[in-house]
Amino acid sequence: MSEKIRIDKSTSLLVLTGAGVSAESGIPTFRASADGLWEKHRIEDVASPEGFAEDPAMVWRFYSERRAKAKSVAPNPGHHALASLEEQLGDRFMLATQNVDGLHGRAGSKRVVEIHGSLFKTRCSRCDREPFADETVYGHDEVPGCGRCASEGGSSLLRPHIVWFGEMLDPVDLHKISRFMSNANKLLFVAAGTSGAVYPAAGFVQTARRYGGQTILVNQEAADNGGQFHRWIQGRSGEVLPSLFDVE
Ligand code: BJW
Repeated sequence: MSEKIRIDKSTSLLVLTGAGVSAESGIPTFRASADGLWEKHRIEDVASPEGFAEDPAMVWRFYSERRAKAKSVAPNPGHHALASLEEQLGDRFMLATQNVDGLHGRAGSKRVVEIHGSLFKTRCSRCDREPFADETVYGHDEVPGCGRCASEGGSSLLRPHIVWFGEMLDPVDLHKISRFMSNANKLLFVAAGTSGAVYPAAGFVQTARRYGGQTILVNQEAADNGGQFHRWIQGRSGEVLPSLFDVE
């Protein structure tokens, strides 16, 4: 890799991560797999409200499998590098992750916004109870029901606390991210391990540029929005991130 990226005392760093950052921990990415399918389903079909309405047991199988997988792996040097940057930069650091595997938190990151939700939270598909911590790996055809709705004489299904296609991201999360960008004195935006195919995350680079930010992509392959970055560092995030920055 060429010269390091200097982070001086007036720079704020926003990092956006995607599935590529967890790939070196052994978690498969979405679009890079051989056929992009899970049990012959397109990801858009499994990770969508329509998919859940049609076959909730199949959707819970998908997420239970992913819970089990995420629990069985460990954060890699890319996750640890970002946790260490946060320790050095404090409030001048924010991590927005599209990953739902919890690996950033397990590496020690605290200022993390999980914009697509969390594998380890569940909520009701109908009532407004708060999402709750849930690590259960449900049985093959098991679909959990909502205890609160049942106690009120109703019946509804629990669902993973995940932002599916066609669903809105939490406006509070999006606001936190845009406020971080707008408050930055000097903004540096780094996206790592993401194909730039899914919005609104794929549009953060444009927002960062509107705020005058420098934008860098760390990715193994060309991203769909790659042309919008000032610079692309091609490589594996677990190898690039640990030595990319020089913090003043
Ligand atoms: C490495 C590496 C290594 C590998 N090191 N690199 C504007 C235009 C067009 C459409 C839309 C739009 N705005 C919204 C939409 C609709 C839709 C969308 O974006 N569709 C696109 C497919 C076109 N967006 C939405 O529906 C979002 N909601 C929304 O916007 O609501 C309002 C609205 C709705 C409808 C219309 C308009 C507005 C919600 C999106 C939710 C995404 N959910 C998912 C699944 C749930 C999470 C889960 O189960 O895990 O989130 S989809 C899936 O893709 C997952 C990921 O978080 C997300 C992004 O994928 P990511 O992380 O980029 O992974 P990959 O696999 O694509 O890429 C990995 C990359 O890493 C590759 O490039 C590799 O090269 C690289 N790599 N190893 C570095 N070691």
